[in-house]
Amino acid sequence: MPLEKIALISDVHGNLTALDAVLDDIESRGVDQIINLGDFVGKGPRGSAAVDRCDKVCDINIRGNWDDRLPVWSDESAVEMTWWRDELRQDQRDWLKALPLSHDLLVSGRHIRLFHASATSPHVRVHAKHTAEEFAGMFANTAMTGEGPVPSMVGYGDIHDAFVEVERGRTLFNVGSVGNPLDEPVPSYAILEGVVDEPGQAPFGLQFIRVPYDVEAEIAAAASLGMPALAPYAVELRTAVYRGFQEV
Ligand SMILES: [Mn+2]
Repeated sequence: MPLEKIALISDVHGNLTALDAVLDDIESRGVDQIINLGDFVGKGPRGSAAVDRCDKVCDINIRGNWDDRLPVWSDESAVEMTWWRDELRQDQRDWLKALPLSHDLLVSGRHIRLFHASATSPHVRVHAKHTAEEFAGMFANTAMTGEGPVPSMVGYGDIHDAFVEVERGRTLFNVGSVGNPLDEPVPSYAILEGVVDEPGQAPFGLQFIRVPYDVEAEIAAAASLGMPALAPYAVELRTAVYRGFQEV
């Protein structure tokens, strides 16, 4: 039985420079499919281009919290939100709103579930440091996930911090962020390796990868496009300090 590689990317957030670097790395590793865990848009300047690229190269795309809210954003007083919204074509807003919220797969006997933030909603956040109840909730079947086989592995995005935690036979992992990493300023993604659709035990791997890219080129692109909120974006990309924690 051949082992296949599945790349898991997330939280591109309109950072096309980082997305291109990660996709180049994925291509160099002979990956069989790419699954995107959401947050294509917002925070960075080229959400529209990121949506088109992911629609073309990713086999599965999942809706994140930004993808859910930004297409229907109506508060015109929030200038950066309206800038990111208006950068998207109407067909892209419709595409984002129609994306699924959860995706299940079977690899080397493991039932794996993928979603953006939690089993409840793309808007309910579970941090890397969480309670036992939050951990258990990630593996539960909900109205959002549907009644598939209860997973023993769950992968998600949203927090922009990569980690893996194994607890009594259950594995929770976060793939980190391609376009806006907040644990270190280097884009992160993951690769699952195993026998796809195999119900029996077989070798399995979970790998985390960091791909450096040209941060200053991305900041220059945002500046030349006149993106609002450029200063906190630049600090996030250079230092991985979240804008809410930056001193102003
Ligand atoms: Mn995000």
